[in-house]
Amino acid sequence: MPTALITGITGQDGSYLADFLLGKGYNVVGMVRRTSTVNFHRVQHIQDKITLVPGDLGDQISLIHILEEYKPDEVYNLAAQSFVQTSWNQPVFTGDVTGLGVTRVLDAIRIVDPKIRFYQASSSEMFGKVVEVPQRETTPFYPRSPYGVAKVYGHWITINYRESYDLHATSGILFNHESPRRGLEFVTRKITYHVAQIKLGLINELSLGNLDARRDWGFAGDYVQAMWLMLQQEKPDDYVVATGETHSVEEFLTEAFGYVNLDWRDYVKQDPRFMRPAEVDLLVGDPSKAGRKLGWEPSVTFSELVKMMVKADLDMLRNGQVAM
Ligand code: NAP
Ligand code: F7E
Repeated sequence: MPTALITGITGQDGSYLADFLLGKGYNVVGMVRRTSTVNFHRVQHIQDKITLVPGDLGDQISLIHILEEYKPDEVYNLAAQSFVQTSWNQPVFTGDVTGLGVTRVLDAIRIVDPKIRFYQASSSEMFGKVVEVPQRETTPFYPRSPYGVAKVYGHWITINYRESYDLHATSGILFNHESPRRGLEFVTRKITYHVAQIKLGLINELSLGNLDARRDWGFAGDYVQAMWLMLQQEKPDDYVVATGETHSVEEFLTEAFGYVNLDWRDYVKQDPRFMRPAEVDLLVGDPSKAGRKLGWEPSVTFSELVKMMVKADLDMLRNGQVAM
């Protein structure tokens, strides 16, 4: 039975990847950082099937010890300070965890067992102020936030360790992917959660920032399969994972409010607090390499994704559950 270590297992992608790898017969080990309150809700349904171990991307010793003790065949580095807006308030912390943290994992692998296969969670935010449409593996980077800059560092250090030490180190350049498990601060889940609250008469307003930004939004459950496929390839490489479609925040609003027969214009207020110092206006990926080499393609459409998320939030509130 192969063993996989997932950093960031308590996050959206970590929880879907854990579900997926358990289904493939893996022994799943998840690294969790110390927090004063327990935040295992996304993996609660599988907690008896996985092993959670303490560690932190800021602490190299913890990474070395985890690799020595659990001897994983594959490491998926999904941990990061992943919220773009926060990266302007905490640029040094974001650089340390999201950027340098990648070097700490790679170097732990180099020291403990260079045969371990490594996946780095790179991001479409690296394309930022895009110089080519659609964005593909060869498109030059132009990051627009401290988060994007940190991800560019993580991307290139992954390639550097691959070339310097012959590691099986792969980078997935994933475009935005969402789900009912998405954090409440990201725009898609913020919208679907508010739509559900408005529909049930609990609130009557939603404050947002820039409604014109366009993103290539897919379903997280589809995207973790691409991560696994990348590590099953004989040679490490870099892959864009995307749907190839782009939609604006306004289109997301229309779809989400439309699902519950409401008009978003009656509820949405624009608030400068949610505007960013530098915006990424348009992202749309070209996933043809992932299709050709990995046989991967998305299974959930934009409209299905929005409906899935609004429905999940409505069900959650109707069942009296608390949003997390
Ligand atoms: P997420 O929900 O924010 O999860 C991030 C995870 O990282 C959480 O488990 C968090 O732990 C953990 N973490 C944060 N700082 C850490 C530290 N210092 N040490 C150890 N763990 C730490 O993010 P996601 O959406 O699942 O994304 C997964 C990865 O893909 C991230 O690297 C993100 O930057 C990248 N990415 C995401 C997207 C997307 O659209 N979702 C697209 C491209 C790339 P806590 O639960 O304790 O906070
Ligand atoms: O913003 C606009 C905002 O925070 C999307 C992360 O997973 O994907 C994610 O980063 C767009 C931006 O995601 C609000 O200005 C308007 O243009 O949902 P988001 P993101 O910044 O694209 C990439 C690929 C990652 O790698 C990241 O880790 O929506 N927007 N009004 C808003 N955004 C938020 N959060 N809140 C608003 O009120």
